[in-house]
Amino acid sequence: MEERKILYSAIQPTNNLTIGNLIGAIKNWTNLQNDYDCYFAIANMHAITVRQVPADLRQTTLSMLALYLACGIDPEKCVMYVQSHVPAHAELCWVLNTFTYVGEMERMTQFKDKSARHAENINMGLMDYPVLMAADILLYQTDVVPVGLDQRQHVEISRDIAQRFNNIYSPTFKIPEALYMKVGAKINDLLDPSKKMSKSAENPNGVIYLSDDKDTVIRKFKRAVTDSGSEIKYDPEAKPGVSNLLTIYSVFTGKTIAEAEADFAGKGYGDFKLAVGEAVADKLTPIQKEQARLLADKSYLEGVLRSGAERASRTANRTLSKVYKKIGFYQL
Ligand code: ATP
Ligand code: LTN
Repeated sequence: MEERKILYSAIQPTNNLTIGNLIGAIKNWTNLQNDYDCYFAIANMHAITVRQVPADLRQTTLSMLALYLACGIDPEKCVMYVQSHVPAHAELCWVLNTFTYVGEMERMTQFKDKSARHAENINMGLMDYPVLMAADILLYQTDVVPVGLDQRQHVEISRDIAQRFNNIYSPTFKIPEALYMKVGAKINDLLDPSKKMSKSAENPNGVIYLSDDKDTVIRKFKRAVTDSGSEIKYDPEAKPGVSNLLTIYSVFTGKTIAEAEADFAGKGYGDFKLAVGEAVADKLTPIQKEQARLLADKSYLEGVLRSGAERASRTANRTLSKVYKKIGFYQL
C-alpha cells in the first residue's frame, strides 16, 4: 500500500476562536483527515509567548480538544495532543535556534505586529515563535501544513531552516509545504473588511466567535458593513464587505461563490446579511452542543490526550535522535 503523506497543524489554546479559525483551520482538517496521516496539536507553548492566566490556559487546552472532536476530527484517524506533553518540541527548538539568524526573526511580520501590540512584554519567546513552529513541523517529517495565509511566512522559514540543516549535515528533515485552501482562506472583519477577522480584534462586533449564540451571530451580521451600490456580487477590490460575506456564506453552506451570488440575485443587503447570519448560526449551534457534551467527560478527553502524546512522542523522538546524532551530541 502506498504510504500516506504526513500532515501537521496546530492552534493555540484559547476560548475566543473565531469563524476565521474554524474556516481557515479546523474545518479543513476534518476534510483532510481521510487523505493524510494527521497530527493536530494544541500549541500551549506558543500560547505563553503572551501572558496567560494559568487556570484559563489549563481550561482552554481541554476545550480546544473538545472543539477539535466536536468539529469531527476523529481520534482513531488522527493524533491529537498537547504540545508541552511532547518534550521533543522544546528540545528541537533549541537546536534549530542555532541555525536561525536573529535578523530573520526580527523581520517576521507577526513578530513586528505582536511587539507593537505587547510593547511591555517583547520576550525572547515571542521572537522565537517561528523556530518553535519549525520544530513542531519538522519533528514529524511533515509533508503538508494546512494554515491560513497569515502563517505563510512561518512555514517558509521552517523550510529554510530545514534546508539549511540538511545542507550542512545530510538529509534529515522532510521539506514541508504549506497548504492553503481556496475559498475562505481568509475571512475578514465584518466592520472593517480590509482586516483579517482576528480573535484579538479591538471591536468584538466585527468578529464572530465560535461561542456566540444565534442572536449574537445574527445581530453582528446585521451590522456588517456592506459597500456602496446594491448589487450582491463577488469583487474583493470594489466590494470587500459584500465579498467577505459571500465567502462566509459559501463556506458555511458548501455552495460555490457563483451559487451564492445566484441565491441573492435581486435581493437587498438586509435579506442577504440575515441569510448569511442564519447559515453561520445553523452550523455553530450543533458544534457548541457537542463541545459542551464532551467537556463534561474529562476522563475521555484525557484518554485522547494521553494516547496522542504517546503516539506523537514516538515519531518526534525518532527525528530528535537523528538530529542529536548528526550534530555530535554524545549519546548513551
Ligand atoms: P491573533 O489575531 O490573536 O494572532 P488569530 O485569530 O489570527 O489570532 P491564530 O491562532 O493566529 O488566530 O490562527 C489559528 C489558525 O486559524 C491559523 O491557521 C490561521 O491562519 C487561521 N486563521 C485565523 N484567523 C483567520 C481568518 N480570519 N481567516 C482565515 N483563517 C484564519
Ligand atoms: N502559529 C500557529 C499555530 C501553530 C502551528 C504550528 C501551525 C503552532 N505550531 C505548526 C502549523 C504548524 C498559529 O497561531 N496559527
